[in-house]
Amino acid sequence: MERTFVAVKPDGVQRGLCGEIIKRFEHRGFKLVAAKFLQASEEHMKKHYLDLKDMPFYAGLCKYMSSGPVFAMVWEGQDIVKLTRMMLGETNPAESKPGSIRGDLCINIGRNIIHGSDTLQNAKTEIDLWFKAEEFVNYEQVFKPFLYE
Ligand code: DAT
Ligand code: MG
Repeated sequence: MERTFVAVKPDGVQRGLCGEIIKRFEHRGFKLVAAKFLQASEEHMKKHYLDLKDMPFYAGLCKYMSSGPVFAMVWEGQDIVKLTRMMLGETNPAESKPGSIRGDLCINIGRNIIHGSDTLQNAKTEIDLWFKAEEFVNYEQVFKPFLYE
């Protein structure tokens, strides 16, 4: 099983889309293993987006991501890193297919409502950045035999 880091961004929270986004992960069959609602600091967001530090939008992105609350989650499932990226759509909502989260729910690249880790390695790094070991809940999905052969 893989784990990935997902966050509803401040625009998604303000627009009341946390429930819609959680619903999509629940309906897919993924297992929620950690979650919290918080306002991240700009320093925290600079660490989160360190890979993008040379991009012209980096400063504005980190400022925006720390401007209001985010809903941070860790989800678990088979191939979840890749499948989450497919569920998100493209970085630019204008290039995201209908049916994807960004393709259905947003318009603008700077307000694309959701973050999802892009690789397994980045998922591990991001999970460690956002969550402590004691914030994870251990439980079994009772319908697991009906999700996985
Ligand atoms: P993603 O969120 O799809 O992983 P990314 O990691 O390349 O995309 O960029 C992180 C965020 O930065 C992205 O969700 C929105 C913002 N961003 C990316 N490219 C941008 C651009 N060209 N102009 C403005 N914001 C951009
Ligand atoms: Mg990214």
